[in-house]
Amino acid sequence: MERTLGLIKPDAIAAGYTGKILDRIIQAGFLLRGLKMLHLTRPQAEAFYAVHRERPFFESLVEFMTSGPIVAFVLEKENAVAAYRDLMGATDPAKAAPNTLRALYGQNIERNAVHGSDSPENAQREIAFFFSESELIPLQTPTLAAI
Ligand code: 3AN
Repeated sequence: MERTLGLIKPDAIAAGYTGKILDRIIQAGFLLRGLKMLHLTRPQAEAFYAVHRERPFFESLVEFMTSGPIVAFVLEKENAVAAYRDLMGATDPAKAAPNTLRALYGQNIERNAVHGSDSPENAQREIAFFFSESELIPLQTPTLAAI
């Protein structure tokens, strides 16, 4: 079993898609190990997207990601990183496969509804960015499987 970090971005929350997105994820067989809503500060958003610091869209991305609350979650499944990226679809919603989260709920390449870690190494880093180990549900309980 592998873990990955997902976010619902401010655009999708403002549009009222939070429940629909979480439902799709759970129905796809991911176990939800941790879940929280928060409003990123500018330094937090800059740190989270530090790898994109030199990209032309960095400033706009930080502005967007601090424009409203986000939902952060930890998912567990076999090959969770790749499986969740498949469920999200391509970065640009216009190019995302039909029925993926970004095709359904994204507006454009920046306001694309959801985030998912792009490698197991980044998943570990991104999970630690949002959650302490004690905030994660460690055991596969019947209750958790039914959520
Ligand atoms: P992904 O989220 O699919 O891994 P990344 O890591 O290339 O894509 O980009 C991180 C975030 O930066 C995207 N989710 C998107 O919000 C934003 N982004 C990526 N490329 C662009 C772009 N060309 N213009 C504006 N924003 C972008």
